[in-house]
Amino acid sequence: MSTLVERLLGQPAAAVAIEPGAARAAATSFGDVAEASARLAHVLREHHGVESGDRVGLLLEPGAAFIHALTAVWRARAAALVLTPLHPPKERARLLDDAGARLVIASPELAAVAADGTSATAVHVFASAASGAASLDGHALPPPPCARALLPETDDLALLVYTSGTTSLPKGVLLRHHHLEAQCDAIARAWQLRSDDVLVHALPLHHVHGLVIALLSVLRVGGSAIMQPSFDAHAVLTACARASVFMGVPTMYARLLDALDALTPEARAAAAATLADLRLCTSGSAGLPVSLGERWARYAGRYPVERFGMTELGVALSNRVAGERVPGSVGWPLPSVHVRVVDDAGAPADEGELQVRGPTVFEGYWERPDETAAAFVFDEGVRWFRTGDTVRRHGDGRVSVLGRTSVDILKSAGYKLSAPAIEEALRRHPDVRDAAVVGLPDETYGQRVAAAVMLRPGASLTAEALLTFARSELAPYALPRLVHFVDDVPRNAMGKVRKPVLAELLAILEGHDADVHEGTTQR
Ligand code: MCA
Ligand code: AMP
Repeated sequence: MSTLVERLLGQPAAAVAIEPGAARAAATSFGDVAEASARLAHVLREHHGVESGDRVGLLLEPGAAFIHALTAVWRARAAALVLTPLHPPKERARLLDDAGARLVIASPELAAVAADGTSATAVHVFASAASGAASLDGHALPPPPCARALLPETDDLALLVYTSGTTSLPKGVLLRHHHLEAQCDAIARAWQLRSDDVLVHALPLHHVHGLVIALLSVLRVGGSAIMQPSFDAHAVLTACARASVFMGVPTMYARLLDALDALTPEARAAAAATLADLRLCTSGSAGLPVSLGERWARYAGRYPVERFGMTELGVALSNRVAGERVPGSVGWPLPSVHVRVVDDAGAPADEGELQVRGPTVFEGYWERPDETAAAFVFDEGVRWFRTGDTVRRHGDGRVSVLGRTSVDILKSAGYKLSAPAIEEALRRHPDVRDAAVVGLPDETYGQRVAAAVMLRPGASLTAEALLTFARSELAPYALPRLVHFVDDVPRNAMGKVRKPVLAELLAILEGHDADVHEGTTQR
């Protein structure tokens, strides 16, 4: 089995990997990726002590330099930890420490941000032209003695991707090159990805959706990507005119539809014609509301291909590209993916927990033996991954997602969030005695984060002041959108917060109580 890197290096050198963003900018070819990654990999190993199995942080904008650096880390036989500037420095430091990262490769623009997040890890500034000429810390990188010798093995650790759990600490998902290859291969076969595909890429790169499912799956078959600096609905609609594939989270579809609705009738008709020309639009990371999918179908001619995925396994289930797309369903297992549905006792059932096995399923969580053990069940010697999602399997084998098994896992705008992590961040404020976080249903975001906060006696704290504090602890997408101060957090006799009751209470208060506004609640 070859690795993803070998597949990228095996593409025709002149073929485009990254399409230029602006009209006169240069494209990046697969040959450029080969050139820049070989130079950087050589210097990482020879001058910066990078060894097989090391973890290397990456903090770069979407674009050619990101691909050059990622491929270089792999050619140095190290694993990449993709960081985001959306994280506050404290969060970045926690991840780098947890991963024991040897160094961080940052773009010139993000180097200061990267350095702010860590005292223990050295930051190196990587700049590269689209052409593949590159420099590290201001020194031009020479070609290595033998570029082809720099290749990882299928068993090498490729990625460490942090995902939220039911505890307050995110856990690192260990993905080896053979996992990535199996995931991208299953996706490419199910979605019939081709070398002439052009992907509009507007997803964050620190998650598997943007990094593996979208970007790497398309590049692996020799396709190319138009990488957007961030998600902007109008920019995405414009880029779609040059593309064949779009992959997004439901919130992006909502934003795109709102942007379409706001256009003049002529502009809207032109945009709709562009969307109808796309070969493939997929939606995932959270359930796609049927009303949203149908609105999209009215513009683009077809319902998006909804699929189910997880950081731990890429995509497990998908509706069919050529065949049936069932609204409200995530479809059938991908090639090589085996799924089963079990009840609480572990017996086969039509409705229950979704479990998955096969070559796409990750190995375990980085240095978390207990959480790894809890994530799998063994049945007659076969290891099944417990997704924590409750699903229904229909007679024709297709699956619908009913919800998460744990109320402590939220999904907002496609981001998985841990309620305990947000609660702990709020509790770090000296005036906060207790906090409980729930997700409230939301058509655009799936769930909105809402918090009930109990202050210490005598403290006076506004929601704004609390949120200002929380910004130094949490990414913007994890911030509560509703803060309600309570005299007591409702708990049962065991001391456990009664979250369903709390969610109902907060939803009612949000609708009716004039004192409760997004981010502006005052005690
Ligand atoms: C933004 N806003 C929100 C939220 N996010 N309101 C409530 N809840 C939210 N989560 C509001 C802001 O307050 C602001 O409001 C307005 O929206 C614009 O905010 P902004 O930060 O600019 O939003 P954005 O940058 O446009 O972000 C929306 C987004 C982003 C592009 C959809 O959330 C995103 O990239 N999500 C993708 C996450 C993802 O990739 N997950 C994959 C993990 P106002 O205008 O009033 O100020 S899952 C995975 O990897 C597995 C494998 C899988 O299955 O895919
Ligand atoms: P993450 O851990 O961030 O990779 O998120 C994985 C989780 O996203 C899954 O366990 C599901 O709860 C959710 N998810 C992904 N795709 C879908 C979908 N199409 N419908 C409903 N939930 C989804």
